[in-house]
Amino acid sequence: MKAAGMPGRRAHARPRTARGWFRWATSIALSVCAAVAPAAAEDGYDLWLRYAQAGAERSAQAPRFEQLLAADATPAQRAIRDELLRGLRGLQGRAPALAERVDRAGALLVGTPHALPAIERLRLDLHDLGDEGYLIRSLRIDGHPATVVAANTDAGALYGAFALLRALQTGQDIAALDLRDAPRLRHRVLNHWDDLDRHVERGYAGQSIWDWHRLPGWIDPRYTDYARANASIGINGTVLNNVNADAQVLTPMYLEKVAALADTFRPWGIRVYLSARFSAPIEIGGLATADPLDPAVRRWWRAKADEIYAAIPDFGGFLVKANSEGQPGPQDYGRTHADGANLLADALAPHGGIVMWRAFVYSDEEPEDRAKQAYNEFVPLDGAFRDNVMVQVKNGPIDFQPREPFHPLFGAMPRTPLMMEFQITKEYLGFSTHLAYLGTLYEEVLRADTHVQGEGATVARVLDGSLHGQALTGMAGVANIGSDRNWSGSHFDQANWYAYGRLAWNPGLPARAIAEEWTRMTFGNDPAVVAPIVGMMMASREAVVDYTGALGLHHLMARGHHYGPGPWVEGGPRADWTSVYFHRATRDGIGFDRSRRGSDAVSQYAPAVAEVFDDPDRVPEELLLWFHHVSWDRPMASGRTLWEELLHRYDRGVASVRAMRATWAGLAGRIDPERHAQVAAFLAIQEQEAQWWRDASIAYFQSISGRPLPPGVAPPPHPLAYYQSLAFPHAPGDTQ
Ligand code: GCV
Repeated sequence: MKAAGMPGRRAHARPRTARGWFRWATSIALSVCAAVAPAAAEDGYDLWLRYAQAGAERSAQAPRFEQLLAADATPAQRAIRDELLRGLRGLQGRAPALAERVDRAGALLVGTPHALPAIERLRLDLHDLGDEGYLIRSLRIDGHPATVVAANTDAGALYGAFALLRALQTGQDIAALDLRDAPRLRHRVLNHWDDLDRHVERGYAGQSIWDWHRLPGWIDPRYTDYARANASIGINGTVLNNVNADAQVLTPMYLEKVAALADTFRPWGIRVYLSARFSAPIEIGGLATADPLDPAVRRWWRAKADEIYAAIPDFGGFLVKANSEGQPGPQDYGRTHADGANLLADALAPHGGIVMWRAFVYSDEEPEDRAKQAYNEFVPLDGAFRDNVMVQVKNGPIDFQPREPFHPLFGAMPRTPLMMEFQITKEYLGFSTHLAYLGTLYEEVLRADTHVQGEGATVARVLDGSLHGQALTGMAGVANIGSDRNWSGSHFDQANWYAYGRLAWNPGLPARAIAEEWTRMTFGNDPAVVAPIVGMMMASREAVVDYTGALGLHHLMARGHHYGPGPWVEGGPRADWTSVYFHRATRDGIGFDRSRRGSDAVSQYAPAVAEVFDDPDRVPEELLLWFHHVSWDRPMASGRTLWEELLHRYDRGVASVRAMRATWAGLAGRIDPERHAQVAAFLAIQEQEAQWWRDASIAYFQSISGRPLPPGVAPPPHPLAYYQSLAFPHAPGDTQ
């Protein structure tokens, strides 16, 4: 590009008035920016569906789609067609012509044999694609090179269309395509922890995107973009409201609003679900009880289900948090979780709905190790649930910590479909300002081997039903979506939504490949951009583990809002909500003894796993303090003592963030300035906060261990009391 004022370009004329001077200065400044900026500023609204710049990146010789043959009889078919036109217009520089027959090179045929005769004539073998799979193939039609995206259903064609767009966006060769793919899990849902007043519990991206007050009259166009984004990664369900549920959502007034959202999402293959408050029959039904065995309660739920399905014929079902953290449930009436789940399952069954019953239960009245309680509660109920119930289990036994071992329920309930619950929002990994790619966390859990039937019994195989022959399969992700313009609060948090969707579709996908795909779609295919960003992402979660508490430490955050360090938290309403309950640090050592000599949580795992976890010399160091209480002086693999190793990890975590900042700074000029600037600012916050976590934690643990800081380890700049005095009364996302 030629600079302003160079020969051949009209120089900016000197102004004569003050106003003119201002305009002149502005135009010069803009010209300078344009000269260094690689692309127009972007605010992140388009997510990974930017469909931009590829025109410039693609070589002029790259094959183009010149014709599009796609049915348009249904809203779903029109959604597919419009998405392809939009995508190809951006990616190719011009949209293909809509056509009814192939008469030149570069035709794209998309749809089902039933809807599109041109696909029917190809007699493709689609038998193993099910009702959401697709096939993409390069072939010749009447001598012309063409591409077909075929499926048995509109939903399959939609996923195929997005897969083709992804191939184009990531710079793959589209001249010789031969892909077949189908989801490995059936229910791939987001869980919104959104309250009806638009507060989002553990939400760091603004308010809820559901504008309940203006619904159903106002359908924000954003709802369609939400559905597009989800469909593009295979998400096919969304639970609209918080599991800490308000029964009001089941009243006719709200159901009308829910129905309007369901209508908007339907063309994109997305069903709506609701979190049901167990005591709703009392709160909005006027009954005296919510006892699951009471005939009037059973009638109430059946009538409620009938009412919902009359308005939303493809309603997905209910998600329930019961007898957990103060929520009502069947145990209030001396009944079991199975009694409660089956009550709702029976109401939904005639309509084909499902119940997702959460296993996140623990009680402070129970002296048992909190990590053991869900297993103790649910394993005896294996086989007692109706066929349309899935038990939804968090990835680890405590609560979405930066690192946990896999939940012992995976593999332990062979007669019950288990659904994974991951957290996409980063309640414990730095909210929205810390860069932490969760693909690696999800991958670690999905690949963990439960050993329940010998080797290879991975968590992924429990979920996809192949281990125990389950047909009902699924995964849930606690959404990180809000009203912020960039949806997720930060540009990099979009990657966690993306990674979740891709892994719900196929839990076997590698986290690195997903990170690369997302980076290419979000920031472009320039290798000088892709490699450093993927490198940052892949190291980022481990950095958070390091600076918030490594080696298996967990639950060390501040009380309530969970923002920042609080390893000193003790007292208060519940012991199992304090940090000291979990780290158990004393003058002699640190860690929660969950070995056979301690709480015996290890015995909830299959023998081959239990044996390893039980042995402090064999358990991976990453989980040492989760399962063992050991001396500060214990020698570690590195040759350092445990105390020194912990200090080393704190420093390593901060250094890792510093390295990310430097890498990102090096990308200036290669990323559009608006997104580059926000990420840079957030990384600066992250570095400060990583340092704060490190300093506060070292100050605290040193006060307990009494051990000196070895040479080279900088002492915290403030006394412990300073860190303890910090208060953040309005930190976002707290419970209401
Ligand atoms: C929705 C943790 C969170 C709560 C959340 C709960 C749950 O305790 O801090 O905000 O409540 O998990 O998953 O039910």
